[in-house]
This record gives sequence, structure tokens and C-alpha cells, in this order.
Amino acid sequence: MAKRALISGITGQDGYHLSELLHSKGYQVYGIIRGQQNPKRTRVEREQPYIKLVDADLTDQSSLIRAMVAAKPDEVYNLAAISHVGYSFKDPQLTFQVTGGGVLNMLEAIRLSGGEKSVRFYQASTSEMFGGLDYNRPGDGYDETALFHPRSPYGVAKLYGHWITKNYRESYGMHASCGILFNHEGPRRGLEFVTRKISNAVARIHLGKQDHIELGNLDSKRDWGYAGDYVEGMWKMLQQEKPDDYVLATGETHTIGEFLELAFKEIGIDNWQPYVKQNPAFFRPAEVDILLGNPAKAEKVLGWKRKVDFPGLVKMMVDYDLGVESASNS
Ligand code: NDP
Ligand code: GDR
Repeated sequence: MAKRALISGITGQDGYHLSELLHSKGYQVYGIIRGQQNPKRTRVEREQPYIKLVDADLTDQSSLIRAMVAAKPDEVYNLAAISHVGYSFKDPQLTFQVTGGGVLNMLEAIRLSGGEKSVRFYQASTSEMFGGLDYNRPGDGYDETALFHPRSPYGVAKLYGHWITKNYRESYGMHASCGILFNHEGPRRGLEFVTRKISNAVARIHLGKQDHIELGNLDSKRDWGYAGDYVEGMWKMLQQEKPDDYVLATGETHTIGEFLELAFKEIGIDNWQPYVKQNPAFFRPAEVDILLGNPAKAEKVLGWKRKVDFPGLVKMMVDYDLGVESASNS
């Protein structure tokens, strides 16, 4: 019989890639969607008709129990979150409720619907839990044993989600695993994140639709991989006999400036500086200066390794946005 998976965050970047992967493996995929007028509902129905959509909200415990009862999943992937670090400073309370409390609600929904011993659970933890401060620099890369020092309401909420997942694993013997994922991007990335904001702006500048891009801090460094590679790692975690936590990363770190450099080169511009203006609105009250991950454990135990490298990622995103922007009049 086909395995059944329930994914929260189905309308997000990772929800798209993960549902494609599980569908290709023969899973029946159920996706949690919220809101009666969610504009992304028709996009999912059109592009991924194999997904059975279930109405639920991470802040509504009873709706999650109903989702569990409807889907009867073998595996639950909790990808839903208020996921924008900058936005989390603007609405910390909602971030706490969804990104933190929502994880508890999912775990409780599994228990209350009788899935404690049978359901495997994945929690989307993040490199934002580390913080990159002077006393805690990544060295050769943060691994599963590194210290946490989150620097945003988002990072703090995710840390709660991380520890409550570990706590339910230890307390109730649940097969619950956390993937500590470093930044992963691609054509499906929301336009509010810096990589897609840049790839889209570069395409529009090339086509004469805009003449510059406004950004915040250009000096921070990130360990950027391709989302399509990372969802493979999520799935592999839940196929292990025992639950555990794993870092997924590339082991390389690059500045925003380096991303700009490669992206503008794709449209034949060597000097990007005249096209970029800094706008204080995009700076954050506290910043994570550097993120670099060490994926050695995932490579050894899961046999996972990223395939797309940094130049390949930038090219994929700019090519995609050139196609999208060439086809649109706005
Ligand atoms: P996105 O921001 O693209 O997607 C977030 C999803 O969460 C959307 O589907 C959104 O639905 C949903 N959501 C938000 N609030 C609620 C709610 N109250 N109830 C139900 N669903 C809700 O994130 P990504 O796909 O990039 O990331 C997936 C997960 O992985 C997130 O938890 C993120 O924090 C984490 N993560 C991401 C990394 C990355 O680099 N991408 C790295 C490490 C961790 P809607 O369309 O209705 O808004
Ligand atoms: P991040 O991603 O905060 O790492 O969180 P984001 O792309 O938002 O920022 C990366 C870095 O770029 C700087 N920056 C800007 N960021 C945005 N969004 N917009 C700008 O205009 C801009 N200018 C400079 C930021 O200050 C930051 O240093 C992502 C999310 O997917 C999280 O959910 C996930 O947990 C982490 O990655 C790992």
C-alpha cells in the first residue's frame, strides 16, 4: 500500500519540492493549507493536482487533529512557519505562536490522534539557531553539537520547536527528527528573501523594467544550497530506523556581494555597484553575520550530499527569472 505523508507549509518553497519528491516515490501526499481565500490554493491545485489539501492552521490545535484523522499519515513533515527573519521582528508574537507553539500543536495532534508510536515526524529546524557571534564563530562549520544563540524572534521560536521535538522523542519515544538546515534557495524561493530578490531584480534590470535594487546588509555570509537537494535529506531522515538530528549544508559560505557578483555576470554586467542602493529599511535590529554548516554527519549516516554548487544555484535562479520576466508585461 502507498505510504501517506502529511506536509504543513505545502504552499511554501520546501513544501513544493518535498511534495514533488514524495509523489515521485509513490506516496499519497496530503498538504495542510490555511485560510478560505489563500491565493496559493489554485496554484497548488493546478500544478500539483495529486496533493489532497486539508484545511488547518498551525495555531489551531483542533484543526491539526482533524488533519491527522483525515490523512492517517505514516510521515508528518512540519514545514509551516513564519519563516522570514526580518518579518519576525515586526510580529514577534505571531512568530512565537506559529513557528514555536505550532510545533507543539503538531506533536500533540499526533499523540491525541493515536499516532505516537506509528507516525514519523520531521521538524524544520534552522541554522538561525546558531547566531554567528564572536564567542561562537563557526570555525570549520556548525555541526549538531554546536552552541545555540538565536538572534531574532524567529530563531528563538525555532529553538523552542527544536527542543520540544527532542523532548517528545525522549519523553514518549516518538520517531521525531530535526533537520538543522542552512539556507536553501531556488526558483521557488519567495521574492522577500535576498537571493530571489536579487535574481528577479537582475532579470528585470536586464529587460529594462527597473534600474536598480535596494538591499540591506551586504556583508553577511550565508551557506547557500539548492532546495531540491535539501528535501532529499528530509526524507532520508525519516527513513532511518532511529530518529536523530542532522545538519544539512554545503560547507561553503558566501557574502551577499558574491551572490550579486555572479548574478549580474549572468546578464553581462561586471560591476554591480552602480545598480545597488542600500536602504536602512532592510537592515535588522540584530544580524547573524556568518553561517557555515558542517554536513559530515548527514553525509556519513544518511548518504546525503548537495549536488548543486553556488555558481550553479545563482545561474539557475537568474535563468528562471529571465524566463518569467520575459513572459510578463508587468
Ligand atoms: P516558506 O516561507 O516558503 O513557507 C512557509 C509556509 O508556512 C507557507 O506554506 C505558509 O502558508 C505556511 N504557514 C505560515 N503560517 C501558517 C499557519 N499559521 N498555519 C499553517 N501554515 C502556515 O518557507 P520555506 O519553504 O523556505 O521553509 C520551510 C520550513 O523550513 C520553514 O519552517 C522554515 O522556517 C524552515 N527553514 C527554511 C530554510 C530555507 O532556507 N528555506 C532553512 C532552514 C529552515 P501560507 O501560504 O498560507 O502563508
Ligand atoms: P535568512 O534569509 O535571514 O538567512 O533566513 P534572507 O534571504 O532573508 O537574508 C539573508 C541575508 O541577507 C541580508 N539582506 C537581505 N535580506 C532580505 N530578505 N532582503 C533584503 O533586502 C536584504 N538585504 C540584505 C539579510 O540581512 C541576511 O543577512 C532564511 C529563511 O529562509 C529562514 O526561514 C531560514 O531559517 C534561514 O534562511 C536559514
